[in-house]
Amino acid sequence: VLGPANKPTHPMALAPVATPRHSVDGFVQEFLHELNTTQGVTLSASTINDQYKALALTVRNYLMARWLETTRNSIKSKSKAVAYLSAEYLLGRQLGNALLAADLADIAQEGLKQCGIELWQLRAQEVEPGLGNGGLGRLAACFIDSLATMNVPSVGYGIRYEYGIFRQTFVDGRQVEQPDTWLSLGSPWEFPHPEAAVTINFGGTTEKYTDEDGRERTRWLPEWDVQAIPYNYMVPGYLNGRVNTLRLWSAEATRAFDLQIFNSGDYARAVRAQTFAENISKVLYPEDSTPQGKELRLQQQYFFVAASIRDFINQVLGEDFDLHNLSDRIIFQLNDTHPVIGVPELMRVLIDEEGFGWDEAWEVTSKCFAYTCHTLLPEALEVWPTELLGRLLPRHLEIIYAINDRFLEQVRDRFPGDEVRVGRMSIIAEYPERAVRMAHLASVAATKINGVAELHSQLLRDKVLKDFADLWPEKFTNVTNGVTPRRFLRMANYKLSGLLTETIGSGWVTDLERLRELEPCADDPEFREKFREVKAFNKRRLTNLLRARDGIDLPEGHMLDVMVKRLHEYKRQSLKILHVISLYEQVISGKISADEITPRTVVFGAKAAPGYRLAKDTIHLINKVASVVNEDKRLDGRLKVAFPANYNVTLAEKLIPAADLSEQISLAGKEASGTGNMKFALNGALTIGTDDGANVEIRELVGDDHFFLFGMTEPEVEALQAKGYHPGEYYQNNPQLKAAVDLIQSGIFSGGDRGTFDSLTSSWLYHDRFMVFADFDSYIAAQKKVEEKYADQDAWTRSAILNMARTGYFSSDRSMRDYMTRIWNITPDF
Ligand code: Z2T
Repeated sequence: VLGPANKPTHPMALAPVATPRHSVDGFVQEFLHELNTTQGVTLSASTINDQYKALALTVRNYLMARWLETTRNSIKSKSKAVAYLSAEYLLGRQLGNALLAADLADIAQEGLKQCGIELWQLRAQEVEPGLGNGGLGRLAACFIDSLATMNVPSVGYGIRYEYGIFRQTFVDGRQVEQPDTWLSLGSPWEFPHPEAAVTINFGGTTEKYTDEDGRERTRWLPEWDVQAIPYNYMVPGYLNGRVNTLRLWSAEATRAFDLQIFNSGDYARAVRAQTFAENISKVLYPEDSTPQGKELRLQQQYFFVAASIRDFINQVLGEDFDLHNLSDRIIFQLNDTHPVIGVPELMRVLIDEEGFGWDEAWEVTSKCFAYTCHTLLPEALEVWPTELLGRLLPRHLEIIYAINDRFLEQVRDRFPGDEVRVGRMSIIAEYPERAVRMAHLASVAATKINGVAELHSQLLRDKVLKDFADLWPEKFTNVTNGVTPRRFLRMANYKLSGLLTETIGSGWVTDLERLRELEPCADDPEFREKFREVKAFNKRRLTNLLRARDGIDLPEGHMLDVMVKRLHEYKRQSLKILHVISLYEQVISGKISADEITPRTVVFGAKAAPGYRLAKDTIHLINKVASVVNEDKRLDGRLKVAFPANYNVTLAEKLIPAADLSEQISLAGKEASGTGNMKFALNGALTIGTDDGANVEIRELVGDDHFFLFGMTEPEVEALQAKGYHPGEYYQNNPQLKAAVDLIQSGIFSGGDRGTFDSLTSSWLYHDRFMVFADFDSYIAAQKKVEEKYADQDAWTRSAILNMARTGYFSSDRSMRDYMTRIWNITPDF
């Protein structure tokens, strides 16, 4: 989709770029060549990092011809493209995926072996680009993988954070954040293009003037600017010869800034100015679904969106394109509200720079954006104080007011006299301070608005965006999330992949619904045995990894009960740890004997936003419970808690294939979708879960007998909230719950100090929005069912196989197909 502004030609340039030979010898030659010429070392003197980089460059070279060809074709074809706008891409490691996409894994392994090198060792050298927080960022990464694999002309735009999501460490069981220096050894996957820099303006004022034709116009007189430098990344499709582009922007001081440095003579101040500019892409905000209204974050948002829109218009459409037809060539998909500032930006470009009238500009703009909402929590909806937005982007604030005026006129037309509704729907909130509601701006501008699971989309229509659904029912739709089968099944679980391919052929990798063909295998004892062997292999692999990575010893023969996701009250890691505490309490108080416990290791993985106190306290509690429970001989080694630090995509790829039980236990009506839930089911774990997010659809597909449902439904939660939730009553009336909470308050997990976890216990007891106590009983009962089923390994394996066989729907390929037909109105390009 991206190409040069000028178009030089040469007859020879039409020939495909030379592709390295697909043979072990050819590979070895290429690899040694890269080692010598790019790393500047001989094989015998090379470090692992040299070898890793040379390998990455070798793989890159194999993909290069395809990349150039894809880019050239999509500019030529003039078909409609998707620009996915996302502040986050949680990519995970690149090497394994690139090897897979280029069909080079076996050749590389063999070639490296001839050089005395183990492929896995080089793979382990890669530091993953953690340019996202959690689900939303990982979803963007899955989507661009699917778009490439499905031959969809598309480009991902985002920010090249110098520091991605922090590296989590534990000190005395508490989370301590370290900077993520993913670029410190250099990344072989990026292609900087400083010559394609775009200037991005900020601050200043606006003024009215009359142009040559006597028309009243407005211009923005910005106060400062930065350069946006694009870095390109390959997004290889799976075995299809297509390589799409992910373009991430990095901030640098502009030449104007540099000139000021030179002229001012104040060297120190000048260097500070450079730092100021570069701050914009310095660090990812580590907030998952609770945005902090920080000025720098709005700068980041405008920075990458303005650069992306400018880039698309300049690089792809070129000088002579008539922007009235923009929506024939592009749809900007807004990944939540983070890129919504792109709406007034496109209006500004069309009106102020291109001379469009308002109505003409709106006609175009309102066809170019679609909005995906990822939350239901009111505190997660972005709101920018007009004071801040107006100071940073004065012209954009004017445009937002003008959009709002026209929009509210429409509301008044449709609902005469209903000023309360007008106030509710306004893009501008008046309380507690005047502020721009970004979700309202997105909803007004978007051609389509989608939620990320059926239940979520329904709740958007009925609650969060109800007024907008009343006004524009046809705008609303659902696209249930999905995950890429390449990374999360084919790569992460190659043993299972082998078994699947041996049984039904390899078509499932790009057509995941074919897993259905495995349904009969659930009743085949031989297949079940092989399936169990795969799980056992994945557990051993995880055991080895956790021993080396964290010094954690996983016991053999345990049920692996896994809860990995961001730490959030609504996700209720608290409920899981209360279950552990309760099992422990029952043993040490003699209510049950240790041999009544199903041998189980509970694995947690979770980062907390650095400023989120209760989330951090929960991490502290889990770690303290782990250190007490893991040491207590009375449990006879039958209950363990493992909490490896710094859960990330790389760890997920080892953890998920090893899991028996997937914990998806959010309060109903709070988790928009979840995507970890899909990865677990596809890898043959059974889910214990509430009727929330995509759990609903998972359960529908796998069937009630193969899913452990518990907890209130969303309407029951609503009803309880309405009547008044009194957690103290559950505590008083449920001795098992009381005993668990009392055990925390006894100080047993905190060296005798009774108050250490008061913040948590009093939150649960007095003002828990997420109703942990209300679902405790039902959760414990469901865990009993889990234990019963696990005792019958044949029944368990049968269910695990059916989980895998019936969840092919959750491929991100299917999600992309849904976006294409329901939202983008485009067809793949072959
Ligand atoms: C995020 O990861 C999610 C929602 C957000 O709302 C923000 C972030 Cl950073 C503003 C998650 C949802 O919590 C999760 O349910 C969903 O599966 C995921 O986005 C992808 O849609």
